[in-house]
Formats: sequence, structure tokens, C-alpha cells
Amino acid sequence: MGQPAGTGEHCEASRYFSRDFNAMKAWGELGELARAPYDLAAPGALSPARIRGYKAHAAGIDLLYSTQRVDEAVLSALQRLAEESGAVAQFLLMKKGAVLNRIDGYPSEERQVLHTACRDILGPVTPASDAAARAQSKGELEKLADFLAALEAGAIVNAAGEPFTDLVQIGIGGSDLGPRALYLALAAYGIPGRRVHFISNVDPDDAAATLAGLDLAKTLVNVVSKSGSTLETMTNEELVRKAFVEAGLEPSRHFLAVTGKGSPMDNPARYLRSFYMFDSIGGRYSATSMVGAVMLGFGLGYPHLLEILKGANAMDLAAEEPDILRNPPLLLALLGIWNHNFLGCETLAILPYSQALVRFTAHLQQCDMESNGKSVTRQGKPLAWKSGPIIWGEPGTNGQHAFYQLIHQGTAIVPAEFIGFRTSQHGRDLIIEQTTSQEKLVANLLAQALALATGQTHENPNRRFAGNRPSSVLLADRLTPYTMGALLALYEAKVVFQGFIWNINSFDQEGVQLGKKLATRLLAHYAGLRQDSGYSGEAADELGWALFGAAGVLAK
Ligand code: G6Q
Repeated sequence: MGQPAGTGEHCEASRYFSRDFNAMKAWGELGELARAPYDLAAPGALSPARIRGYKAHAAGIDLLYSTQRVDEAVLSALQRLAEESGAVAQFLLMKKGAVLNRIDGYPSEERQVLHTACRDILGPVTPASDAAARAQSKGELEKLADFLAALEAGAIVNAAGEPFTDLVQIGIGGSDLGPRALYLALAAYGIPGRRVHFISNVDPDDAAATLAGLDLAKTLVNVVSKSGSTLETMTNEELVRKAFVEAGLEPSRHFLAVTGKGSPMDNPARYLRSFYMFDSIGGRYSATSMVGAVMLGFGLGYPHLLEILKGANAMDLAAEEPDILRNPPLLLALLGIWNHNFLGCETLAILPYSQALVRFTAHLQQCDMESNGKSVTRQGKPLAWKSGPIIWGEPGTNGQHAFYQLIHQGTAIVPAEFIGFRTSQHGRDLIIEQTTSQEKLVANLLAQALALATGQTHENPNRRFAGNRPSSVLLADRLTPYTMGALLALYEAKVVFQGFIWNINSFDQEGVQLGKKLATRLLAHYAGLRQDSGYSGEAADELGWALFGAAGVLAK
């Protein structure tokens, strides 16, 4: 395991690693086809046959794409693009443990990318399985199973012999967004009497508000930081530890750790239990590692956690399929490239018609924008084509009463990805005027996709809808743990496929380092002032002082 992507058994597929997007034959073909994309607003353009036929399926999720501006010629060219770029070959290499997190010839993270191994263990060993990563994931999962069973059996309790009812997860970025999105999505499956809470922002009010309603004596705190050194997380951990001490509680009986081996947080004596994540799992891809699993196991129970992993594994397997029409993550990636690189759309709205997915778009914003917001190739050369789009969105139908005006009639064309479910999670619904609320929700989703595609002619120009605004619909029966795992893995694979095709490194995040570094220097300056001259902090409130002070410090 762990060969750079240009040596040994990886040689065959590694020829794809330096292939420039605009040098591919399919690039030229798609450019030609983009001169006259499929006209969704033409009469009869959305025929029943098209709507029925333009559908891919995997792991319980349908991808409906009849409302994209594609026809058979475009789909064939997208298939050729997938082949020329070796998208699936690179995905298989990733799963096998190639060192893909790197830039040729420059210092970089030089890491494998093995988040798929966290759920690979829920399926059979395949030729793409990485044995060492499977063993690591299995070990941590077994440790977690033991811990959860001990909680269940009352073998782990608080000092008063009572069971733990609440868990607070402290973490930020990848150690917060994905896990939080999953928990909120699946809270309907929670173990009765258990609750999960989150603290991420270094804003002290985030911690204060979360702690306000908690009985700390019955609360576990799960501190999650791969590096074990993130400013926000370390600060919040200390703040929460202090609250426990002030309440007369011993933190090491309440605090759990999820961190990298050997990190400053890897100190099991300070924690009730320590779980590990590994270098080969990037933060934004870590929701199915211990980063999400400990909290999800506590809140939803181990069987539900396994269902999430099984759904993710099923989608990872679907992503190995070379035919793009049978590979929803790859097809979604290619449709995104068609809209972004060839039809010139700058942003992508991800619009879940499910309140439970309230933080899913925020997670995807990180997963996509941190991965593919890059300007150099994997050889360090400036990109001559556009990489990742801007991702945004909110749950529907609420969004319809907010920003859909621009999506329908604004001057920017905003492709959309709608996510919906045929039945609700709770099953509590009411028929009003002959339809249930769930039917109203799904009808709205489908109506939006249709309206964006076909538009509307009108003699009043202000009531005209140009149409030809592309969208896809991801539809599943119900938002279950299995479906959620599949949905998560679908988007993770979509993002890495796009990165492979754009020839960028989707696994590092140098772009977030500069601001972090400068903030650390500013804080050192404040600390020095406080020590030397009794500076109280108020002066920083004056904008002029703060700006000039900051500029001066940073210029040093
Ligand atoms: C994700 C990023 C980043 C990371 C956070 C938290 O891919 O690397 O969002 O997850 O900065 O890092 P720690 O887990 O090390 O605290």
C-alpha cells in the first residue's frame, strides 16, 4: 500500500494523472456541442419517454436528469470524457491506496486517500479494497462497538452510577459539518432519551448556549480533532473542561477523544476513551470514520451506524461502474462539468426537499469547495480551465420563498440539484384538500425542476420565464440511515471524479492556511500587549486601531 501514483502497479492508470482537461478529445467535442445545447423550452422537449429514460439508479437513489440540457450526443461525449480522463481508473486507484494527495515535484501532503475503507469493511473484499486500511477501520469500529455496548449495559456510567443521556461533539470544519449534517438528517432514528449537541465556533457564545440547558453530570463530551491542535477545538475543549470542573465533575470520566495517532490530543489518560482516525482520511471526507461514528453510534445506536456505512459502501461500489449511465456519482459529476465548463454556469444550488437535510448543503459546500477550489494542476501548472463551482443552497420549500426568484428569472443561470424522498421519515402526516404534506413537498420539488426547464411564454415580459435552466433530481423512497450513507458517498465520489477530470488535487486545502497563520500572528501580538502593557482587549474594538494594528503586525 502507499505507492505514489506513478510507480509499480499504478503505472498503467497513472498516465491519467497529468492529462490536461483541455487537451482531451472530448473537450473539443463538448465545446462544439455546447454551441447548441438541448432546448428544454421547445414544445415537447420533455417527452414522457425522455423523462422515463433519463434516469440512473444505485443504492436506493434515482438520479433523474431529463431536465438537464443534454441529449444522446452530449451523453456519449461525456462518456468519452470519463474514459479519456480515466475517472473510474483513478477512483479504483484511490480505493487501493495510491498516494493521490500530492502535487508532482513540489512539497505536498503526500498521502493516500482512503475514506472509502471506513465502509469497505461492511461489504465483501473486492480487487479495489486496501487491506491495511480495512484492518485499521475494522479495529476502530470494534472498539466503538465495545464502548457502545458498555454504555448500553450500564457498565460505563457517571460517578453517581447514572447512564449518560447527552453527548456534546466539539470539532470544526470536517470534524463538525459532515457529522452534524448526518446526525440532523437521522435524528428521527435516535435512541429515545439520548441527545447530541455540537460546539464548533470559537465564539464563546456557541459553547455557552450549548452548555446552558445541559445536565453535565449525565453528559459525554466528544472532542474531535485529527490534528489535535486546531485553535477553535482546543479552546472549546478547555472552556468545557472548566465547566465540568466548576460543576465538581472529573473530566476524564466524561471526555472522549477522536484524533490522529501521535497528535497532541493522543493522551488516553485525559479521556474516558480515545478513538483514532488516520492520515489517509481527509477531514471533509471523514464523516464515516470515527469522526462521525462515535457520536452517531451514541445518538442513533450501533445498528443504525452500520446501516449508514452499508449505504455508503453500496454507493462506493456503484462508483466503480465504467458506464456513466449506471454510475450516478460519475454522471452527476459529468453533468456538473457540462454546465460549469461548457455552458458557463458559475454556481450550483443544492436544494434538499427535506428539513432533516438542513445542514447537508453546508457539508457539501465544504466537501466540494475545499476539494475543488483550486487553481493549479497536479503538476503545479496554472489551470487553463475552470475548477470547482460555488456551492450554495437551503432546504425547499423554504428556499422557494426566498431566493428562487433569481433562479427562475435572474440573469445568472444557476443549475440546481434537488434532493427529495417519496415518503416522510416520521410518517406523521395529514391529508388536507386531498393531499398529504409529503405530497405537497414532492410536488413542489418536481414543479420547480419542470418550471426551470420549460419556462413560460407570456405577453407580459415581467411574467416570462426563459426556461432552459438545468437541474437534476435525486429521489429516494425515504431518508433512512442507509439512504443517507449512500447520498453522502454519492457526493463524495462526485467531488473526487470532478477533481480527477480537472486534473487537480482534491485532497489538500492550502488555501485555508494563510488566514490561519496570520490570525495566529495577530493573537501572539495581542498576548504580548496584554502581558507587557496591561492591554485589556477593548482597544481592538476600534476599527481604526484594529486595521492599522493588524496591518503593522502582519507586515513584520
Ligand atoms: C477538511 C479540513 C478542515 C479540518 C478542520 C478541523 O478537510 O482539513 O476542515 O477538518 O480544520 O481539523 P482538525 O480535525 O485537525 O481539528
